[in-house]
Amino acid sequence: MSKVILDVPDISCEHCERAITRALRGERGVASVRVDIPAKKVYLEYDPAELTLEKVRSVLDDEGYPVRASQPA
Ligand SMILES: [Cu+2]
Repeated sequence: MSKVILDVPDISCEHCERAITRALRGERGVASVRVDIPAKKVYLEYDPAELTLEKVRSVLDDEGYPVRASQPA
């Protein structure tokens, strides 16, 4: 399982949290999602055999939340 922290500057409220959580949980290979609204970060745990970081970025882009940076957690 891989863990990553995503820097998502457009997170601003609980609506964002719900939209991001729903979008990511719909992806195969996602184990857990936690959104920190004040920090504008997403803590994601996923199976790299089923999901790539590129795909995660693409899903969040489509949802309207581009990822500015990511780092291993
Ligand atoms: Cu919001």
